[in-house]
Amino acid sequence: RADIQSILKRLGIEPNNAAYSTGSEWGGHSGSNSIDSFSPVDGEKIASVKVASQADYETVIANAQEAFIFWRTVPSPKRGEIVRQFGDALRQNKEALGTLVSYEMGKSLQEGFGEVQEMIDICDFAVGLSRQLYGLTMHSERPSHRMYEQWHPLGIVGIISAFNFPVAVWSWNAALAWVCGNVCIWKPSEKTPLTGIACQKIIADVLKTNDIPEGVSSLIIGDRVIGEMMTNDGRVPLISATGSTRMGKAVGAAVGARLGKSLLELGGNNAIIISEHADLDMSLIGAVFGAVGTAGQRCTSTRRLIIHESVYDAFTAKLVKAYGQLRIGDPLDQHNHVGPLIDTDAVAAYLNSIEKCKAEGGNFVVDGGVLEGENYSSGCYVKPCIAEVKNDYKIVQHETFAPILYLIKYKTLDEAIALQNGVPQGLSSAIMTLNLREAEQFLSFQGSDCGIANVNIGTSGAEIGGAFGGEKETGGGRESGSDAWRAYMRRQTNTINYSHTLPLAQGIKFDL
Ligand code: UN1
Repeated sequence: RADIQSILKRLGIEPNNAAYSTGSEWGGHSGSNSIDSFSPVDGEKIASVKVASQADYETVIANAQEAFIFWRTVPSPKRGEIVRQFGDALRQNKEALGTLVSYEMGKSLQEGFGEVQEMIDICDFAVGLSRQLYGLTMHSERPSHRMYEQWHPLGIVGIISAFNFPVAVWSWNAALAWVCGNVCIWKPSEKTPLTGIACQKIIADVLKTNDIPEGVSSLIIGDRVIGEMMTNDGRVPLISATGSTRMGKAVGAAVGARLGKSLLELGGNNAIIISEHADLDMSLIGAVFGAVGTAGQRCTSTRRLIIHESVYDAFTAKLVKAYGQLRIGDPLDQHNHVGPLIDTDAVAAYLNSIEKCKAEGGNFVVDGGVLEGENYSSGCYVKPCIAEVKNDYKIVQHETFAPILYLIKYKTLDEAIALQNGVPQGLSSAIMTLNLREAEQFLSFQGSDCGIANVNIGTSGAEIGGAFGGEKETGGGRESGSDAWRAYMRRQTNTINYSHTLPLAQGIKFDL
């Protein structure tokens, strides 16, 4: 793969990469453990990266603390200017970075480019935001007093990201955190360290050109041990973590025990309700892209279809036909719809879920299985499959990060909404209907209980302008657009007395 070699070179990825970076400085103890990054596309080892030690971690923290002292003095619109330049650098590197995302993670090239586009978009959003970090003013109950609130930066923001969106989720956090005046330490997924290194090189270049101190952006490579150093560290006031509910519960508990702030974006178990009033052709595209896009490895992937009994057979037939046309293979080949899972552990989890589903009574209308042969030598390619199930099967209640789609039949909309809400997770949801009453009920307080609820759109592919995240076991955090920036700042209420006396609030008299 000559093209991949030139892309690695362009992005500054070496055969053996350093364990951490504070701005443009890269380091790590020699002789420490390494992580090898294998591509799920062809099973090739791409490069290796050293794992950071406790001493490396301390270096990163010290640099970040020092950088914060400077960065917080830079006016927010000027911080926005740095983020604007970062967005421009991403535009220049879109093709190379998007291709590396696709090769290291296994998503289609289109989705790799789309992920970099999300990064560019959040930079644009953050630039505008840098002039809009608004606080409210209030009317004081006391004469000649003024009350208002202002928002200050927190300090170090720790970002723990997952393999499935190896770069975009970091940028949603980092771009907002930076304009808010924070510095960031990023621990990328140990399954996709190279895309992390590529991003750090791009931002480090921008920081260096502008003479901004090292440590506004740091990268640290490691597994759970490094993650635990961050979550237990009182010097890191906010931890933003994306990943499984199991991971999120551990992070939330550790950060909560020190009364730090956490922003959690965890698992989904997203459903589309296909009503008898749905446009079935539109529903088909939404459902199939939602279920098989990114090989079912988005937190917003469609895992369940809740289909009205009157259209159930017709829609199932359409689905089966569509699945028959899916091309599975090398995601860098734009003719293919579905790429590999991230690794063979994910393949084992997929097979295990299929077995569990069958054991509980699931009826597969499209069979799963692992693909074998020359084009599938990594062992990570699986067949997207579809099973008819009951919503209360244990396996249906669980998020399997793979292209397994569950079908459930319903009679009334109330029943469909109860099924949609009847899982522990609460990230994304959708209804396909041309009926206004149905759509509005679904969006009302008695409708979907998720952080995202769509009408005539599938569950995945949210835009960066809205707040992204979900309820219940999804963790409650909101990232990206709307007023999600507030999570990266601390609110201070200020009351100023410009009178000649000191009246107390609540009319209390205290004369000396
Ligand atoms: C994720 O899977 O962690 O809404 C993020 C979407 C993407 C982001 C998914 N914009 O599907």
